[in-house]
Amino acid sequence: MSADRERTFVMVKPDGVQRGLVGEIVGRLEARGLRLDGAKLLTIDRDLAEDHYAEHVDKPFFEDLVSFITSGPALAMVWSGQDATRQVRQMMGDTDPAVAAPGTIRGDFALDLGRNVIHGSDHEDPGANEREIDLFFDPDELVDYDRIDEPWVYE
Ligand code: IDP
Ligand code: MG
Repeated sequence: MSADRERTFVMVKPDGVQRGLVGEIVGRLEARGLRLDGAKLLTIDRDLAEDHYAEHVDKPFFEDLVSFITSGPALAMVWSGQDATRQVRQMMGDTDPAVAAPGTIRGDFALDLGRNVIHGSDHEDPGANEREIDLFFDPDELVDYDRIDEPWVYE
């Protein structure tokens, strides 16, 4: 399916790591049929956090957001597949877990806007996915391969 494979950046935030939700979140993305291209556990430093959330620099919650996202280890990942960015966003649910639909990751595992367990690239911001991948990964940290079930996931 490589022709329309899209890559997207996904991160289990420090609250998700501390709450033991890594396996659950990875499992959902994997079971959907998306392909894991790369992953690393890291504690984000202030410079990387400010770059990653640059679009929010003028928002009142920016300081809290940066201090939260740098507060402990996070699992940064690249996932790929057809329409991956939008599909991951749908699986994540609304930014505010209080209104995120049940069945979504935020709707099932979070309650508070400032502790919403997962990040995914914005599908309404073209290029955000590749920009975020470049921010967190060197090209040689990502792997291109065929998942054996792809003929059963894609027509
Ligand atoms: P997203 O994570 O769904 O893409 P964004 O609007 O890009 O949502 O915001 C980035 C992150 O900033 C959110 O996931 C959330 O953790 C935090 N955030 C967004 N809006 C607020 C707010 O109004 N108060 C506190 N934190 C917020
Ligand atoms: Mg966003």
